[in-house]
Amino acid sequence: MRLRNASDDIHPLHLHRHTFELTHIAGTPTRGLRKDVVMLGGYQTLAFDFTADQPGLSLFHCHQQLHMDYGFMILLRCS
Ligand SMILES: [Cu+2]
Repeated sequence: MRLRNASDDIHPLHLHRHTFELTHIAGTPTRGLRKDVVMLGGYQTLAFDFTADQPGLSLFHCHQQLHMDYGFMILLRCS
């Protein structure tokens, strides 16, 4: 998954039911960093890999309540 923050807001991103490996953050490659929450800074990009090995729906969202209220959340269907 790749994300680009087009604002100056900070987004604490959380993926439920999985862990992911951060592969790039702010243009810097990373490896071996496994997480389920990552901070996406203002105007930053990041990328992570994860194995969708938990069947069913998994929530991916920003932890800031106002951002969730405005719809920054998605359900991923893994089969
Ligand atoms: Cu946010």
